[in-house]
Amino acid sequence: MKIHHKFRALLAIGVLFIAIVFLLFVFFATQTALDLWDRLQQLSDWLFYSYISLIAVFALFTLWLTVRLLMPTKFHKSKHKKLSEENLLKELETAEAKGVDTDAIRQEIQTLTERRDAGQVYVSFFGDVSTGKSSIIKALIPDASIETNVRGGSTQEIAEYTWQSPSGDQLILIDLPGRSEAAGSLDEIVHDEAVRSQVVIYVTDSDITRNQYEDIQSLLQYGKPVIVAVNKVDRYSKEEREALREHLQQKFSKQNIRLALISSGGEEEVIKIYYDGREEKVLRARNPEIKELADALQTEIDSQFETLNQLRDASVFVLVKQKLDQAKQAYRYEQGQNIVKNSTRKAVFGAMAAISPGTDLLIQGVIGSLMVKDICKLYEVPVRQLDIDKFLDFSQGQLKHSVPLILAVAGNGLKAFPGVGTLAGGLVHAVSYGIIFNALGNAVLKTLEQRGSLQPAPAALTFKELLGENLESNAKLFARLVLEREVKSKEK
Ligand SMILES: Nc1nc2c(ncn2[C@@H]2O[C@H](COP(=O)(O)OP(=O)(O)OP(=O)(O)O)[C@@H](O)[C@H]2O)c(=O)[nH]1
Ligand SMILES: [Mg+2]
Repeated sequence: MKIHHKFRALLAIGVLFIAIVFLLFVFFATQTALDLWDRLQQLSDWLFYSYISLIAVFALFTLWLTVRLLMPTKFHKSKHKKLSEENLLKELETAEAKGVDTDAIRQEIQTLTERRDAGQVYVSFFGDVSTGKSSIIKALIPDASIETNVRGGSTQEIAEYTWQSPSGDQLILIDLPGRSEAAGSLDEIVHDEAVRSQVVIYVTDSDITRNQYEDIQSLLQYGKPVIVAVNKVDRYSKEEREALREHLQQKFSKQNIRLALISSGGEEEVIKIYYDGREEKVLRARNPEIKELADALQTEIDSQFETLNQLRDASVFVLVKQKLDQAKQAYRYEQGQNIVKNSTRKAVFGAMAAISPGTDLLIQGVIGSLMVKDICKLYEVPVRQLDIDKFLDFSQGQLKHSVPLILAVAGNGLKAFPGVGTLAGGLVHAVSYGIIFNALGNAVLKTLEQRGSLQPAPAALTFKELLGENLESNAKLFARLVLEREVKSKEK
């Protein structure tokens, strides 16, 4: 209670103090301003106006700078950097010369060339399962035979249909499998197909969900035209349709999206009444209302016919670049694993050849150093000997407390093989070095992959983490290697 009272008193003093300081500041500021004004009045006209203009320019500049800093960055039509075809092809050739597997990328470029030569506009239908993508295509091209299915998941493969639009444009309509149906790898295939086309029609059969909104955003990032087709609006009243339209227009007000509310038909159940009063439930095709979509598509094509191909090409280049980066990464990882494997074998066999293994496990500097250098060279990361030494040193420090455990696990790994008999210390050490070098190499790989440079301390921590992972299975792996080598050397 007392403290509470004291605190209030202190607070009151604080408030008084701040009030006095503030009043003093106001007095001084007013005085200075008035003084300054008096003096300015005495200046000649041109000096007076020059001074005022200078202050005004400075104030406006500060205001402009503040607003610019606070304003959100402008919406960019395409998030991806423009890639030149020439540079991309050069990068591809360099990767191929190294041995990177680029078959999928070459295929992508081949498809692009074919589509360019054919000169047709590719329109892909993207969206969740059973939203009516196939039904829309069927409504546009009544002669095309498309399976539509009430249970959803009816389109399992990508199908293409040629459609001549009312104004004579040759379009290829691509029917894609539904989004959530297309699990895992197919999802990627569907996404890529949407990227390859010039116009994407995003089909939904209700208000846009969060996932769908994100899907649309990721498609927009490629900078290509997206039409959102809200299908099955026959289920809504006229008022509901208009409310939905307004709501979606607002949702996408900042984006360049065309909206079409349609009904692609599908089938409806009706009750047929016969003359004799008999009733029967029958399925009847619903009359499609898709003019709004056909018009939106036509407007999109007419308004930017020239740029459609450029936009498509640019987004395919982004796709190619992404695939190339992935292929390079996979290649590097594989090569990195080979380096680790070879260095580990060297360390294991080196330990087997040593006559007295001692009781400690010392990271063999020469092999370790060479391994790190080779991995860094593969990742094109410059590295100093000093950093390599530090990394090996720190790793040795991390290893200290784990030595008894590693030796024990290595011993158990060897004993798992029948007929091993009494274990020579050298063999246990050799298996231990297998475990250690494997973790060491993988720590360097992981660090370069994640950080892009070899930082000794974090890399050594990663080493410690990896050392504890899969200890037993690694022990068995290297025990097998050691025993096979042992058998071979006895046979000689
Ligand atoms: N009420 C109503 N139902 C429709 C409409 N259009 C399609 N359907 C029904 O929706 C269901 C799915 O239609 P599909 O065309 O197979 O849908 P999809 O998007 O191609 O489906 P997946 O290929 O499996 O992703 C079918 O039962 C259609 O009859 C429509 O305008 N209104
Ligand atoms: Mg379908």
